[in-house]
Amino acid sequence: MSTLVTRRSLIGAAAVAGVALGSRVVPGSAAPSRGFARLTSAQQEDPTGPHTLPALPYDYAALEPHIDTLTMQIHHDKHHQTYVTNLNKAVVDQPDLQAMSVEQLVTGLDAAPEAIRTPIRNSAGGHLNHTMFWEIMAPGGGAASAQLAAAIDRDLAGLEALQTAVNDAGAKRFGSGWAWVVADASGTLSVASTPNQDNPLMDGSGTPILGVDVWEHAYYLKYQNRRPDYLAAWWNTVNWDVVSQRYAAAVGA
Ligand code: MN3
Repeated sequence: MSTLVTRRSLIGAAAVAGVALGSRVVPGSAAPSRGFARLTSAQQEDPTGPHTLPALPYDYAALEPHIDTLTMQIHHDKHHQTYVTNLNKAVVDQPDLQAMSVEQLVTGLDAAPEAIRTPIRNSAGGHLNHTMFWEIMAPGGGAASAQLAAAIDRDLAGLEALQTAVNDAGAKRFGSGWAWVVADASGTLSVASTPNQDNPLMDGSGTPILGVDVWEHAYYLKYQNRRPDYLAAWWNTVNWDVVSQRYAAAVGA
């Protein structure tokens, strides 16, 4: 009997997930398959939840040649989706945690039961980091605001030195992680690196205004082992308008 109830609730969850999948519009994506028979067993077990994959704000091919189309498709549709799915799974029996934003989750990891703290750290971090990553890139580029440019000159010896420091932090990150430009509570900028899907918000060191993903999945198809080449090319994709807005928000807060 309890098995039946469990199976019914799973089928119900899959039905909702199927509807959500069918209505999700992502530029350049293939039409989603419909019908439960086509869902994998893993998808059938996906609980619906409060967190959803944001659509890319541009086409998959928009960042060519610096980031290739296939990398963008897999990175967004598969890797980021998995962080969202795993986050929803982690909080499925936690109404209090379901009500929290992803920023609240990563800044308040101690509030989570110990048994799910690591899954939340990894999946909420991954969701937050990638959501920012898509937003701070653009085909155009733009320029830093006067406010941000002054802070970069004051704290990091100028844009070129900032880029060198971020490239260095990203290249030296052993294994997987991110390199960041972080604004502390006073608005002072610094360069940092974190492992895995950690985020500077987690230890209170500041608000990331810019971050570059140095996991191999972010670059391996095009750059293979040449992480420094990926980092050098990545600067061509930075949306300085959004980075400037993030800095203004960090200073204002
Ligand atoms: Mn990634």
